[in-house]
Amino acid sequence: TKKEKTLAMIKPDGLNYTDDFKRIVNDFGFSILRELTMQLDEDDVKLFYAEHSKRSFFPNLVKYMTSGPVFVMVLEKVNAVADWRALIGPTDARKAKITDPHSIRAMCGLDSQRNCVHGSDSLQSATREISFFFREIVSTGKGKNLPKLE
Ligand code: YYY
Ligand code: MG
Repeated sequence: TKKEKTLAMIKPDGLNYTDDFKRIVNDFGFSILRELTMQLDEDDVKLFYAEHSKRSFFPNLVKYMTSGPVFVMVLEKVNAVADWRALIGPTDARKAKITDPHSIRAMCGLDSQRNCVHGSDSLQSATREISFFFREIVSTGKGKNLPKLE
């Protein structure tokens, strides 16, 4: 049982819930290794969500994700990736309110787009997404100049 890191992101409509997020993160035993608030631009979102770029919802996703700042955390604990995904609930917040009423998306999401929170879906995604915010962005001046996570 080795510790894992995952990327959690509060999307623009979830920023008011930052305190609730931190309480949940603490209650479920995650350590917060990094945190960062930033405004994404269109290119950032296109890169972050590149795997969805051909989907019909993509232009709306870009609008939503650039509509205000996001709050990003690197979380660590044993089984962090799957445990955070379980806590946030299904992609469609309307479904979350029925099937996972205690999930984060049920708490602050509206539908399958405005679902207020992100979680990496695999260890591989987590590595890519963590470096997106905490390494690559250093070169474009968007992130804080922090040391690499091992
Ligand atoms: O990983 P997760 O966020 O739960 O869902 P994905 O299927 O990977 O979609 C990523 C992201 O795209 C989702 O959080 C909102 C947006 N999206 C959308 O706007 N409309 C959809 N029908 C599906 C996804
Ligand atoms: Mg996904």
